[in-house]
Amino acid sequence: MLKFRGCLAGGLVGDCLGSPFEGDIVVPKPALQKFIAKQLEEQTEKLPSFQVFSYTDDTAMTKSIAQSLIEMKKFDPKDMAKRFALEYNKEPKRGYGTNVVDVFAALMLANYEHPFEPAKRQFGGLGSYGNGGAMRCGPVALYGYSMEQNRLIELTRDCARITHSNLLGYNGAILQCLAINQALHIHSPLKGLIDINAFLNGLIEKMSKVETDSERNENNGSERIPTPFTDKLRKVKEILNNELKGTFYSVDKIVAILGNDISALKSVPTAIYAALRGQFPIDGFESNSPFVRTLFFAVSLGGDTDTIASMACSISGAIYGIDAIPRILLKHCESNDVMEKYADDLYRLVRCNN
Ligand code: F2R
Ligand code: MG
Ligand code: MG
Ligand code: MG
Repeated sequence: MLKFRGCLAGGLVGDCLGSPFEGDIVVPKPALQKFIAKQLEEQTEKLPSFQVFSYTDDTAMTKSIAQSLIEMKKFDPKDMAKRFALEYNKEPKRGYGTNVVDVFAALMLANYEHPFEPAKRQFGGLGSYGNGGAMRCGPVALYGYSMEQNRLIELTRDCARITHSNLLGYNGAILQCLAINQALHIHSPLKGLIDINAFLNGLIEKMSKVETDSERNENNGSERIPTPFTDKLRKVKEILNNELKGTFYSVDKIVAILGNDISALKSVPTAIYAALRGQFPIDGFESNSPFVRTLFFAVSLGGDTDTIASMACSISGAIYGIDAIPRILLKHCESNDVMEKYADDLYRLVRCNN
């Protein structure tokens, strides 16, 4: 239960506190340190200056997925598609991706019949490789907590394919979901270290199979099968092992190697790196909390800060549980009570199904 709550609450904190910096090429560390320290000040809640930060499309879509799985008690693509579109129509100014909104319009026009079709027409038939499928998959990982791995992968792919039919778009969602799933299953004390190499080796093995299988299906007979997410995970492992030995990387170097933009390939491995990087001290930031360090580190990379922080903090929240997230940070986030309720509802659903 604590890890379920940690996952959804973590994703919310990353989105709400990362979004003021979305699109910034450089996020100065002193300014970010000051911003986070301000949100961590206790006993400020009753002050008129207490700021509640709005969530963006990342959380809006996460909420729609949670609602659909909880109410339908199964994956119902028509219902999920309808919730995405109605939620967008209700609150269109949540900072949605420029092109995904065309999918919502087309879904609505077709009365949600054939819910996978509009996404296939995006970008001249290539489909979107944006990180919109990955940023919202927290509830899928919770719902699929006890599922056999291939079923979880299939479910994640289908939840993503309603808007993201490009291989890189839905494989990014699968990687993020597998990372949360692994995080939920490891035993971890509140502030203790997890085995970074074991965590990454698990993901590399799973993702290599996912990428090899999906490419085989798409390009029959192709000689060399590209595995871009697996390759990025290997880079994450190399960087973290060098850092564990004392060779630290600058923000510019991390961005150059892993990326920080709105594509799934240049944000999901980055988020996984930030989730694990929070385990040890970060230059320019004083905190003993792996969760808070992950938040700081993810936002400090600049670019798609709300989404990278949301994905990183949902993994960190799933590793450490909600008790590792300072309550005061959650109070700064719109709808924090709703996200905890969804986590509990999903937990009950998973228990009922087993
Ligand atoms: N979009 C943003 N933030 C910037 C805009 C904010 C806005 N100005 C505001 O303040 O209101 N953030 C959100 O978008 C990302 C998730 O995007 P998603 O859901 O994947 O959308 P989409 O439209 O499918 O893809 C995003 C862009 O990626 C490029 N792209 C994708 N596939 C492509 C392809 N096959 N070929 C070429 N380009 C492709 C396009 O530029 C898309 O517009 C998150 O960051 C979320 O926070
Ligand atoms: Mg957003
Ligand atoms: Mg665009
Ligand atoms: Mg974003």
